[in-house]
Amino acid sequence: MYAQMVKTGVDHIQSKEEMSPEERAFQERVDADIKIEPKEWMPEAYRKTLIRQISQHAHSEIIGMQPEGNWITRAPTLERKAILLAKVQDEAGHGLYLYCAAETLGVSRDELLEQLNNGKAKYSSIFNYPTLTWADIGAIGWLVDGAAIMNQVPLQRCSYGPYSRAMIRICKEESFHQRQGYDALTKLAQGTPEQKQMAQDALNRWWWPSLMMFGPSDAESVHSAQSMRWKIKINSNDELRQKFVDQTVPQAEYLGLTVPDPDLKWNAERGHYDFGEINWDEFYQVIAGNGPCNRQRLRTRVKAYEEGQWVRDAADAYAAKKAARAKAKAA
Ligand code: FAQ
Repeated sequence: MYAQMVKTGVDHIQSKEEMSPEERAFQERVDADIKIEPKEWMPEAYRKTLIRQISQHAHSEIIGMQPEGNWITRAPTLERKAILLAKVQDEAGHGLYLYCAAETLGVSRDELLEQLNNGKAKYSSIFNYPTLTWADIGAIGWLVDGAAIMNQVPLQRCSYGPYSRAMIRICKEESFHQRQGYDALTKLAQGTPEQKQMAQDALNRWWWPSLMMFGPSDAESVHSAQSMRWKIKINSNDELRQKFVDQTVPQAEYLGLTVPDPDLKWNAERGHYDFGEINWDEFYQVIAGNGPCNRQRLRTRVKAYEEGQWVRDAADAYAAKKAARAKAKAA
């Protein structure tokens, strides 16, 4: 049912026999782990899928600045403030690398931002939740960046050269982000009973939305099969979610915090943790624009864009002046 709701992708996975010679040669390059570069021939659906995924990723980075930006002026120490400021700036940088990677596919940054600002483009569900206390900043670093790394480390091997290279740099920075979040939460978890409670409360609120970051279950994921065939995605949503749970539960134990899932249990036979059912209704509500902060996030984004109009105008005027000068000199 949900797959129907969000269906926008490729309906049918072509067999090699159904492919044109060009498509077959392309698939063979992908299978041989040869990177696809911007000027090379590629199937139109491959190009569109990449633009969709890279731009959603870029939008997530810049919208993701908002929940954390909320705490820059209220960070508990100068050091924490400086670290958070640097992290939020990193997210802007990630957005830029990713918009650049998307532009190599023949779409302009203006078009992509227009789609974000008019609410047509998606960004990660996670950024539609509020940051109520300082502990939420720790939880975002630990869980949200942790989930992002789990998803993005394999994307360093993605078939599209510019995306895979952007991922290498982004992943280095994301691991620093993850560590700063875990460090902030460790301080709280080892602090007063009230501070430990604040850390527990943040884990309670961010755990399930973090699991939702990996997307719908494999059975409901519309794009996974084709994207994995093209190596735009390397692992399925459920595989990565399971790896994230397996990695994160011992970290929560080390902090002395309880993962808010009564069904969470080590399964020795599978060699993995079993975990409870995700509230998919909540996930689909959030990606349909009805999460706790969707409207606020978009309003803030549009306001920032409008208030930056004078910068774009000034840059255009300067470029026009420079071009006119160059023309006059050449004449
Ligand atoms: N939120 O068929 P699938 C970060 C959509 S990290 C919203 O499984 P796909 C770092 C999906 O787009 C966060 N929408 O789709 C940071 C599709 O809709 P469409 C960003 C979601 O593409 C940390 C539909 O559901 N990371 O920002 C979500 O194969 C801290 C069907 O789903 C990336 O974007 C969701 N969680 O797999 C920044 C990584 N999940 O397009 C600041 C790259 C699914 O048909 C602070 N992206 N949807 O309308 C990916 O790996 C993939 O795109 C997935 C989804 C795994 C997100």
